[in-house]
Amino acid sequence: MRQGRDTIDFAEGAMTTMLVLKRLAAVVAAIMSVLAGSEAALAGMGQPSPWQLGFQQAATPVMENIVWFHDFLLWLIVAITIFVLILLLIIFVRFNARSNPTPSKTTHNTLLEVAWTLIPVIILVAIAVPSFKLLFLQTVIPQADVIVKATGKQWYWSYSYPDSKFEFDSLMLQDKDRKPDQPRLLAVDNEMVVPVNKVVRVQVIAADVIHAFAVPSFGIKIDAVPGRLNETWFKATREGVYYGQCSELCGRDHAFMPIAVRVVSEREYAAWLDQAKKKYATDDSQPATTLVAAK
Ligand SMILES: [Cu+2]
Repeated sequence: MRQGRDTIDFAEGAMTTMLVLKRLAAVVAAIMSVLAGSEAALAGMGQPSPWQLGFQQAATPVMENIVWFHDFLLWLIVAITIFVLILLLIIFVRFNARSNPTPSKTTHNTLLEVAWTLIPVIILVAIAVPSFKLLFLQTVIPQADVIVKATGKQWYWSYSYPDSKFEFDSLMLQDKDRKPDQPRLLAVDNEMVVPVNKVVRVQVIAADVIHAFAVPSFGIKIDAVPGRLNETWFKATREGVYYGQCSELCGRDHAFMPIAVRVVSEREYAAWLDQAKKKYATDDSQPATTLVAAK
């Protein structure tokens, strides 16, 4: 009689597990279809968009790489999580005290032990290889076509083009000055302008406290530290305006010192450069930004 009861319990347990698994699969499928259908539509181009999931659209090879690496890791994690979940469910159903009253005393299994050592090693190597490739892509700056120096200040950015000897301030637009197509809290009066498909080397520094220069679509984020010149780079492959924000808590108006980069064709860039040289002409005898010598 006891035996019969156990069999029924086991069968019920197994059925519950199947039901849970089926429901779980349905939820996963629903989430996946939402993600697949909406990501392209919702991801902002150069700026965040309402109900956005995932990253802003990539506009540089580095960001494309970051997105790929993120997706790769996500699928890997999903696979590992599902695998562990299945193992747990099997244990709950088959090896609880009721279904398995006399547990076996097995302690070692060579094949299993080799497998659970080697497989994680292989997984880690599979993560490390693209991870290091991405790290090198980000940190080894290729030969630059344009150099722009971005200086973080309380609470705005200054951009200087050392090759053309001019510098200008870039302040967030107030609501009353904003055109309808300009995003609130992101648009600025003077955008940083760069040519499309050219390597731009960004030298980042701060004049007062630590800020951080970050543009999500370009996949760049680097600290702006007083007295220390940090460098990063990007090569925007699409024209447009790309927005970013100071990403280091830097004081009262930290949230109101956005970064706006306008990527234009080479011809438009040359025209802008000509006009900017006149508009922002600086005195050559004065350094654009005072550099505090690093001790
Ligand atoms: Cu800041």
